[in-house]
Amino acid sequence: MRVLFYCYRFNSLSQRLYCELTERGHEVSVELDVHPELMIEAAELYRPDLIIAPFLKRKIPSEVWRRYKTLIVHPGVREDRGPSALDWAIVRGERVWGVSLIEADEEYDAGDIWAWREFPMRFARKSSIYRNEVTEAAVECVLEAVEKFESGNFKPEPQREGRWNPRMEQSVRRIEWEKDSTEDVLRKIYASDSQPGVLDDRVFGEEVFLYNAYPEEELKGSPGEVLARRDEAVCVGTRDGAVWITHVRRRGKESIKLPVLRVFPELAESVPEVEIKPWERVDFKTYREIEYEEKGDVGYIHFRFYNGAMSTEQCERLRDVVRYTKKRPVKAIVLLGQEDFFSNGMNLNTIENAESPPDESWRNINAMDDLCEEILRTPDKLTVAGMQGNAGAGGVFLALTCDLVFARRGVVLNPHYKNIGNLYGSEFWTYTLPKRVGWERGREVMERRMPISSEEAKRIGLIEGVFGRTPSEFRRELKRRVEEFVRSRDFMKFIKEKRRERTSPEWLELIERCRKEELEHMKLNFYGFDTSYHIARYYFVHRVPHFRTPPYLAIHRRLGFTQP
Ligand code: COA
Ligand code: THG
Repeated sequence: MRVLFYCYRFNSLSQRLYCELTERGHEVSVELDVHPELMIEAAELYRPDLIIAPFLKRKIPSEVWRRYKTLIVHPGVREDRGPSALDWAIVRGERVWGVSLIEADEEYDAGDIWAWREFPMRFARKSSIYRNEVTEAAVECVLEAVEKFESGNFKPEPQREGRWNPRMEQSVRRIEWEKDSTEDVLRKIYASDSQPGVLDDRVFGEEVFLYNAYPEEELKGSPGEVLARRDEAVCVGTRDGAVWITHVRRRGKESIKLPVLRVFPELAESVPEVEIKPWERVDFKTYREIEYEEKGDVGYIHFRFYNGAMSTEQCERLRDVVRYTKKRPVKAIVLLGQEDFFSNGMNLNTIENAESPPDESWRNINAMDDLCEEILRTPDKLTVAGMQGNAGAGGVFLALTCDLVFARRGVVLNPHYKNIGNLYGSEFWTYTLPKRVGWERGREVMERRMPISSEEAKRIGLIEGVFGRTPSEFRRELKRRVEEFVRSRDFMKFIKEKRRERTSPEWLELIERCRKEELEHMKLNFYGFDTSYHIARYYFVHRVPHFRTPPYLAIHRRLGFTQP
């Protein structure tokens, strides 16, 4: 089938659905939401069998849905309507939530229902529910609807009485520090995570949006007061406890989301640092960016970098923990990232915020490479990447520096650098990619610049294995496999071979050459005449709406495209 996607952005859900459909043999062309006239034009150019809107805010013109079957992914249960579905579900503390696939109609979200799924709600960030439960449910709905559509005789179910929920305003999200409990504060920030954040003027003495909160069970203090700092985040008192807040954005169109301590550096003077080493065991809930956990022969490293983006300093902190682990009496080191993302490579926001973005880009990519090199230069231990969540660009290649790479089923990978202004890329990709898939395949993946599923990555030999439906299922199975391997007879042989390779002068020379050559290209990307990286980064970081759909997404806008 030929399927046209309408998307506000080609976000994680759109990418996952793209993979699910194309890998089942359907053709998918994507039109970004630029203008209603262009939506009509896209449909007329492509003449799809079916249109799907995985993530769309704008009304689809009737010229489109009267001619083409058009289905909208709504992150809410049947008969729920409106633009802030998940936000309301979190604020209201719904115990069960869901996804429904609604046929486009004149009135928003009022059309017939083609498929629906429900799931138990977790008390978690909106973006996390979206990237896990909503995404899995949406995939099931879309696959079911495609089948129903192909059968040709399916009659969708009309809605009886919809429940309209308006756009959630800041007045609902606003924290009342004297009145709200820790749970209330968390709920409000969770419901607003990623977008739009919670507007607050109390904690920092000026109006900012708050993002990414964690519960704290040890520290306590007066409501709204900044009590402590750790890893560029701050701990803030509530009526009955405290919460951590890691990111803020100043008001105003030009502002971007940054770690709290980068927006308010003076807090480093006035607020005490309460350090917990990554390997320290604590028996209360708190926030720490990197956590090292040792179980028997295996060391697990968790890193909770917001949006999977890794600043220079975060790369350095992670490298230090890898160094520490290498000296531990363990046989294997497992990198786990966090549930939502494994890693998305260098942090474009902190780069954009730096006094000199080219210099900061250079520092950041060198810190990424130092981390990668630390992992590569581990001659006497097995290294494993466990991708519980999605990875992109340098984050994928960071994983590939490990001996074994596993990913959860449903993870989406973007193993290329092209989308941010044609970067050449580093992280030793010129060593790891051809080694795994050969030059030809490698070039294909890099040039096509489209996402691939973890299943596809396994098929082409980019990664070793795919398993687990949920992050916890994935971690359990990963632990089992790694433990089994380090106990096996093959393991001794493996380490012997690895040590021989990784201490040989040829290998050391090879990786030094790869790093040097890659960085020469990157230097040109950062400091050369071609400024496309700086322009693309600006657009990305400032979330500037698209003004056209690039042909790599829109098959129907490619030169020489003809209807079949
Ligand atoms: N450096 C810095 N930031 C990076 C990065 C890097 N290397 N790589 C990724 N990121 C950031 C992006 O900037 C983005 O940040 P933001 O979400 O804080 O703005 C984030 O990582 C991932 O972006 P994206 O793929 O667009 O998001 P997502 O699909 O994972 O989900 C949601 C984000 C869920 C919050 C958002 O899409 C949403 O609100 N969904 C609900 C939709 C809905 O309710 N629709 C109903 C009809 S209107
Ligand atoms: N039918 C048609 N197009 C659609 C939908 C539909 N496009 C996507 C849309 N569903 C997804 N759901 C919503 C629901 C409500 C709103 C946006 C997307 C919404 N938007 C503005 C607001 O936030 O106030 C109002 C914009 C306006 O109309 O002026 O409320 O079912 N054809």
